[in-house]
Amino acid sequence: QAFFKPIQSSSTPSSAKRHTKISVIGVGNVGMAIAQTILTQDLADELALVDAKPDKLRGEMLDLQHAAAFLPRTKILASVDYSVTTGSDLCIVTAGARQIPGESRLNLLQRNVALFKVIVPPLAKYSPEAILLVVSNPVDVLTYVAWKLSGFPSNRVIGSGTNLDSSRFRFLIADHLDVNAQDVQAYIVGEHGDTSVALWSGISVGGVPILSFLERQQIAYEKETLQKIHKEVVESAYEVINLKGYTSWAIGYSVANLARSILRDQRKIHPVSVLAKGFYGINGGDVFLSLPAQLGRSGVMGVTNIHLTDEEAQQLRNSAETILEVQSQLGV
Ligand code: 6V0
Repeated sequence: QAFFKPIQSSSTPSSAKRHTKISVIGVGNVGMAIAQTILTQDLADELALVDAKPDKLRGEMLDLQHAAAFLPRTKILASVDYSVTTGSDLCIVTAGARQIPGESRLNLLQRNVALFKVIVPPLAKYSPEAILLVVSNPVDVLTYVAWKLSGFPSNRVIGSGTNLDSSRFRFLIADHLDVNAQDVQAYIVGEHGDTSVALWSGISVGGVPILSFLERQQIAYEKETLQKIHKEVVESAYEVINLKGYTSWAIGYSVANLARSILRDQRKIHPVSVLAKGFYGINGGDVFLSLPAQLGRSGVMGVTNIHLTDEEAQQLRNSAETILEVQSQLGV
């Protein structure tokens, strides 16, 4: 006996909202921060979680399900079997091996490539139309690996890239100027990590270009001050990891923000890792790194042609070289 007696209806309403499914692979600190932000922001009708540890996975699923009374309605599934991800619109990969003390970054990368060989093909098989969003580190190289392993067109393979670095940058600038970070337009592009490039020439606050404003007002600023802020961005991930062991909340919000732009076809511009060949003089090979890209329902819709100073363009090409160098040692 059904609890509700259904009303008779001759047709299903044509305006019925499209069913949206997101899968999150890896339910560690980052995967769970992303999952909970997706739930609170009502971004999916169905959320599938996958991990290699069945008990942890079931525990996390139940813990989220028990919050149903306080959240928008989302069906939450979890399994170690990738069939649970069938029909996803967006697959977010956060699974990753952790660095063993004394292990080189290249060795860690090779272990993560081996992991992606287990993760990406089934995702592509069960959700052939999905958009893949890679978060695991090193994110740029692993986005390239995911692109190769999935066989997806490059517009449907995205790395979270410097979206997080840019939000850290916007926070620091906002803090410096005592304004709202949402009013600060500022991008960090290139590699997510040590060789990232801060685009100082393009920063604006409330529509006012900051560097030319300071110059017009004849307010002196030191180049070192700018470099210090960028250095703080680069070091902030290490600082958080040193203090609390991992980073989670900011990456959670940052990835949920990307999910919204993609699934709700927001066509917003985000600095994310995309196939960069052919843009800004990057011609050395197939390399993924962060550029300001427009995101919508089809994934990457285009790359914004922003003005870079010669120095910024050179730094970006250097960033591409660094990633290509690592990639060449992988044999994917
Ligand atoms: P974590 O807490 O160790 O979680 C990793 C999860 O992956 C664990 O639950 C594992 O069980 C799971 N896992 C391992 N192997 C598999 C597998 N074969 N299949 C499915 N699941 C598996 O790590 P944490 O969540 O802190 O970080 C995850 C990744 O995100 C790391 O690579 C980080 O470096 C990366 N980050 C990327 C950021 C970015 O801006 N791109 C930011 C923060 C962290």
